[in-house]
Amino acid sequence: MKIFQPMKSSVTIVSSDTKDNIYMVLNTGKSQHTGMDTHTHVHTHTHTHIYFIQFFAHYYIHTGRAWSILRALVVVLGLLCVLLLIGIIVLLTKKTRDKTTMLPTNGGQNMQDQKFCFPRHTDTSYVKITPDYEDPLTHVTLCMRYKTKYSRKQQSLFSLATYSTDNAFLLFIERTGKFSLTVNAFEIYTDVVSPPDQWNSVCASWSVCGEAHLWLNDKSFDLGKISTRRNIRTKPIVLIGQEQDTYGNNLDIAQCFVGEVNDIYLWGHEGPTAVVTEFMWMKPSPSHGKFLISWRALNYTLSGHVLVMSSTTVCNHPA
Ligand SMILES: [Ca+2]
Repeated sequence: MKIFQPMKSSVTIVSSDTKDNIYMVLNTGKSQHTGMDTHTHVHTHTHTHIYFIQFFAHYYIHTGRAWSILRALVVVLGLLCVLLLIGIIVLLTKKTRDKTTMLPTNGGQNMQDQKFCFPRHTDTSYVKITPDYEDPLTHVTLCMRYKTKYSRKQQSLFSLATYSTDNAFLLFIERTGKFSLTVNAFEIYTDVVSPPDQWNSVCASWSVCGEAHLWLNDKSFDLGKISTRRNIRTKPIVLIGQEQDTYGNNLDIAQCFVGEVNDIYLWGHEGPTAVVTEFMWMKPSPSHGKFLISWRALNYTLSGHVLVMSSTTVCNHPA
C-alpha cells in the first residue's frame, strides 16, 4: 500500500514494508511509525536520506514498478497486435474488393478456364444467352474465341435475333471459309478467311452510323459501311452453335457450328478499339466496359448435345 498525502508544509509518505511496518517519513528528517499496525514501533531517525532510499527500494521493487513496466509492455504489445490485425484486415478487404470487381455481378456464372464443346452436326444443340439491355443498341462490339476443324463449311458463330429481325447481328463463316457480318439484315461479305484447326480470336463491331470492323487474331479489317440506320432492338435472343431464321427458332443443320467456343463478350458502347485490344492481348480477358454479355458472368441455357468442359480438356468432334 502506498499513500501520498500533503500535510501543510511537510510531506507525509506512508509505505508498508514486508513486515507490515508502516513508516512515516517527514521532511524534517524524522520518521515515526503511524501506530496503525499490530507490530507497532516508532523509529526516529536523523538520516533522512536512508529512509528515502528504503522507501524508493520498497516503492520500485515491492510496490509494483516492475509490474507497471510489465503492464506497459503488455499494453504496447497489445496495441501493436491490434494495429497489425487492422492492417491485415484492410489488406484482405482491399484484395477481396479487387477480386469482387472481377466476379459475376448479374448472378451469371464465371466461365473462366471453361469452354463450350459442340461435337456433332445437329439442329438442336446450342447455347442460349439473353443479353440484358433496356434501350435499343446504337453500337455493338462482339468478341469471342473459337476453334473448328472445318475450313469450308457454313457455320454460325454468333446469332443475335430480335423479335422483328432474325439476323439483327450475325457473325457467320460462309461456305467459302470467309467471314460475313450481318446487321439488321444488311450483310457484308469479307475476304477474311477463318483458319481451321487453331484457336482464333475474333471481334466484330458496328455502329448506327454504319461503320463495321472485323478483327481476327492480330489483324484488323475495315468492312466499310453497313447501310442500316436502325438501332438493334431490345429483348434479343443469342444462340451460339446455331443460326436463327426466326426469333429463337428455324435452325438449319447445314449452318450449325462444330467445334469449341469460349471467351464470349458483347459490349454496347462506343470505342471498340480499347476493348478489342484488351481482348486480343490482355490476360486474363477484359476487365472494363459495361458488358451486355460477359464470359465472367454468363447467364445461359444449354440445349441438345453441348458440353461444358475445362478449356484444357479435349473436345472431340468428327473430321
Ligand atoms: Ca437467320
